[in-house]
Amino acid sequence: MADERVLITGASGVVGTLMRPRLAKPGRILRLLDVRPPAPPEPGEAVEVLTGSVTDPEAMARACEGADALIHLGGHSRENSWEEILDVNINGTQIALAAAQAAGIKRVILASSNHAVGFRRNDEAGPDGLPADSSARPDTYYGVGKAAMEALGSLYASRFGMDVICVRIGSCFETPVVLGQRGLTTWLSPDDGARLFEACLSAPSPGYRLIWGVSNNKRRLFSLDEAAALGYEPQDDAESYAAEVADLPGPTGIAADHIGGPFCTAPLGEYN
Ligand code: 15L
Repeated sequence: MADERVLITGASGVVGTLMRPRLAKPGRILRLLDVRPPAPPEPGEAVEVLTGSVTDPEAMARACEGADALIHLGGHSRENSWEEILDVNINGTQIALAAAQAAGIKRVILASSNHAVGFRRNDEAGPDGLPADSSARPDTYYGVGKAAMEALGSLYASRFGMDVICVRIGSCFETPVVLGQRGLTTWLSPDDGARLFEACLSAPSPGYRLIWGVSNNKRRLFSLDEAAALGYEPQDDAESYAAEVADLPGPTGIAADHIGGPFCTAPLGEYN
């Protein structure tokens, strides 16, 4: 059987770098695309590296050629000017989806974010957590870009019968410690991130889905039910880092009461 080829945009970013070794497996080639050239393959690593932007339709068309699935991580990963969010995050997602559709890629996983619903209050989360399909309440232009990404994903799924899974990622870092106390709620461990992407790649005919990307954190506010329905079984819990963050400051005021934490009060449209 031919190798499965998975295209990852934004492969040089934080999540892309964490996923590169974790999504490697026999019978799979990872094709890595980024404006910042991805590191060349290690000996024996089944990786193809491409340099290019998700905003460049020709680069995206070349990147999609012969790929079986797309994991779209490309775009700004925090607040930025409206023009940048519009160009890179919104327009870039449309270009990525259009290129995937034209190349016959049937499975697309879009990296959305908790900031699509950042202005939902923490106390909206019931005992099972905030449902993954809670309607958008963005906290930034960045969050608006993620809400637009989800809408574009829905459009391409409905129009073209593609499987499109939008993952509202909490915070995916090596450990939650860099995030202070909020990380105990929002952390997606890298290993759970890989488990989640594997579930998204292999679930039979999911159609369009919205799911949360979070570990099984004791303090999590996000529902795991929708991801579990795709086969995701998280193994990690940020609580094991609780002692390390106990003395770090937690969010205060509006940031403390809302899903998006400090994004809710960061100056709108300013890169920070
Ligand atoms: C995100 O969407 C960002 O990409 C990431 O850098 C973190 O800041 C994360 O949200 C978060 O909310 O912690």
